[in-house]
Amino acid sequence: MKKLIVATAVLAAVFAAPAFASDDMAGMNMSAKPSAAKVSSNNALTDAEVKKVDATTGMVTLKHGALENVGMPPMTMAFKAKDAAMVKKVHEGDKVKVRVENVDGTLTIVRLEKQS
Ligand SMILES: [Cu+2]
Repeated sequence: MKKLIVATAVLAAVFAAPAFASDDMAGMNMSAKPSAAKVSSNNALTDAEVKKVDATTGMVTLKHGALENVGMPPMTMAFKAKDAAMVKKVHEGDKVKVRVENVDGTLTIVRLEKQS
């Protein structure tokens, strides 16, 4: 929520700038990086631990941290994995970082990376 507010404030500042300041604004844009802030808030990864993997159903049970984009507090639950390859690369007990999104009404793991 905080990141979203910051990104919105940056965009508002960019659009509110008077036209005569365009040269200065170009320099400011490069240091403020409003687009980078937006990307990170839209693709944030959440720490999780793999509790169970079911290759036949494509479900992965995760003990996950807060998933702000889908409004979920930390808990343990099963998610649909985006594809079979994702299911195969993790095992029970792995520490991972995940991105869960609501895909057509199903909470789906769209990104899954092992923590090194
Ligand atoms: Cu959950």
